Amino acid sequence: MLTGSFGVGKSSLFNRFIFDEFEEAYHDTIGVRINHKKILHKGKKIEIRLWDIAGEVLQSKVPLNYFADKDVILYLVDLNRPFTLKNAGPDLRFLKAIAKPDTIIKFIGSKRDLINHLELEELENRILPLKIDLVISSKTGENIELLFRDIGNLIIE
Ligand SMILES: Nc1nc2c(ncn2[C@@H]2O[C@H](COP(=O)(O)OP(=O)(O)O)[C@@H](O)[C@H]2O)c(=O)[nH]1
Ligand SMILES: [Mg+2]
Repeated sequence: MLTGSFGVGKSSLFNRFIFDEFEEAYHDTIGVRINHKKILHKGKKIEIRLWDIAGEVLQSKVPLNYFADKDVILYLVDLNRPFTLKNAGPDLRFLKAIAKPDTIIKFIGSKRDLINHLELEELENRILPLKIDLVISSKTGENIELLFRDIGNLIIE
């Protein structure tokens, strides 16, 4: 399940993972999109079913039942737009409180390609309220395979 404010790159991550595609143009997401893809995990095929929803600035505005039964929630912030970072603390606390106890919540920084090494360091050391789990770019594909490989490992355990 992908969540986070509008424009942080949820649909782009969805499109990169499912179709291996990326588009610069912005398309509003209406409602919810669900698709799946099989990945290889230790020689076995596992199916990842991915949900992409219309973004909300605050996670408390997302219909609660979207979060109810998910194995993994990926909460995205846009590394290039600091205002999307400022809700990360409350949002992550909210998600922890409402998700089932064994749901894995990952904090993902998106659009890594738009900031340089020093800007990333500055964000991680001074601006972000919590430690980021992984930085990705749906444009270049950076860390996308790694992200879903990690998820595969976590849900199989
Ligand atoms: N440069 C860059 N742009 C991105 C990346 N991911 C998304 N975008 C752009 O950011 C905008 C919003 O992305 P989108 O996936 O629709 O965000 P959503 O509202 O969270 O679904 C679009 O114009 C995308 O092309 C990325 O990794 N790098
Ligand atoms: Mg979208």
